[in-house]
Amino acid sequence: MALLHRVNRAKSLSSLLRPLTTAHNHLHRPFSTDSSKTLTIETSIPYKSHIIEPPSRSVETTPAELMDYFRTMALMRRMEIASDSLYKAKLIRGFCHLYDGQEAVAVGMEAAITKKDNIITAYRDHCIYLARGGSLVSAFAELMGRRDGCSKGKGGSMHFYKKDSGFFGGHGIVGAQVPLGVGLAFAQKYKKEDTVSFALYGDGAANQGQLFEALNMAALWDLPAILVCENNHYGMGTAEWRAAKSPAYYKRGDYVPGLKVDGMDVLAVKQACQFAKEYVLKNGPIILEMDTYRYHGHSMSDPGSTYRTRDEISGIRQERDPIERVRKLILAHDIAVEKDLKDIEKEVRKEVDEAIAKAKESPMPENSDLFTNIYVKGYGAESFGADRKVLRTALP
Ligand SMILES: Cc1ncc(C[n+]2csc(CCOP(=O)(O)OP(=O)(O)O)c2C)c(N)n1
Ligand SMILES: [Mg+2]
Repeated sequence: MALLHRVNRAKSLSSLLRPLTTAHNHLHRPFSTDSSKTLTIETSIPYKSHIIEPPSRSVETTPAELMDYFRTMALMRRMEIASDSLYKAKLIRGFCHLYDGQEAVAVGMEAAITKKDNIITAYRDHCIYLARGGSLVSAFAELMGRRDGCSKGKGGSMHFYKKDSGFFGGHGIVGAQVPLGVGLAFAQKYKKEDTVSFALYGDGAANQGQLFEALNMAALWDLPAILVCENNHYGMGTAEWRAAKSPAYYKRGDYVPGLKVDGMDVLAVKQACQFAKEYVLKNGPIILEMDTYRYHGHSMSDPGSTYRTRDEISGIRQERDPIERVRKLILAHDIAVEKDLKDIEKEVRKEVDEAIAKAKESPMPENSDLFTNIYVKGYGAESFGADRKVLRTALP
């Protein structure tokens, strides 16, 4: 397969021509000492754009940054695979939507912004939470409905939050997070904060009416809202072509500019998000369509193999996998050798196992927690019988 990137011109030709599996792979040596050296790498494919000049394909990065992307994406992948096992062991119950395959979107977006910027997403939220600085233990505790979870064990897989670093969930109603995200952008502009809000939604959600209503307001009021369509090409078991008359989601804002980005290329995502942040602070909203793929089925109740072929899934894994892309870049630039990367994967596996063990020690919420965090403090909660005449419970 052709290399999916074009490398730094300053690098000598001989080192570029060396195959990825080199003779010195067995040598275990430390990572590149000059980890802050700037590398310029071209994105996998050009951006496509709608009523806007796209950013450059040349992305600046460093060896340290590439190593960090590799590790973070490997950690996310491992977390999702472990969640699959915990679900099958019935330690995670209820809804559970996994993100493996889509990691480059979470990581690239985070690399472009600060924790003062906001992100809001749908139910496929575990990895966004991790990218925002959430801990593995609080993620697994939440998945298993335990008190040390990020939503105190009461939200579960679909309702992760981390308000202190600008993560506003975790939403189960398809598309409903987009108006909320535009509301977050409204607050930022109102408070003159110079920060932006990313509202993520799927290709299925892209056909929801409320998205266009929110976009109209965002454009009218020039709000710093970045609408990110994570196009994984399916909404549950429905292929995009069955659900969308126009699958060019980056053009669907009509009067709002859009970019189509290879969402499997973390550097392309980072560049697009940096560009979008700068743009929306001056001009109002933009749409970023991230072309991505989920390896798992829609949720744990979907094996994911009835409406798409196994060849399709394995083809994407081979050609476009976001972690493999970064692995190849690291090897081609002599930043680390294969064994270093395998060691990182081992470390990450251990880290995940330890987090699960710790999360399992966390107790389940008390029965009295059932009514906490539902209403604003002081308003209390009341529960009536079906005829609303008999008051069954009243809690402060
Ligand atoms: C308003 C509403 N309608 C239907 C559903 C059921 N539902 C849950 S996820 C989903 C598919 C959404 O697909 P997409 O937006 O592409 O997101 P993805 O799951 O691919 O990330 C549907 C129809 C729902 N949760 N909310
Ligand atoms: Mg989808």
